Amino acid sequence: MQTTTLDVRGMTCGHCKMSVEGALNTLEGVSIVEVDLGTGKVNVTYDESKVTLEKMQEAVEDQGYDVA
Ligand SMILES: [Cu+2]
Repeated sequence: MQTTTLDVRGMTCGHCKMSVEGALNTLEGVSIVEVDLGTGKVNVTYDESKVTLEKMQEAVEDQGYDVA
């Protein structure tokens, strides 16, 4: 298990938080997602043999947010 912090831009409310959490949680290999709306930091605990950083980034971007 690996932990990373994504710097997500554009989240403004609880709905945004849920969209990002939902998108990441549906990826196979992602186990824990913690979104901090105030800072835009998203802590993700994942299995590096099942999911890549690129995949997670894409999933967030597909929801309409930018990953710095
Ligand atoms: Cu929102």
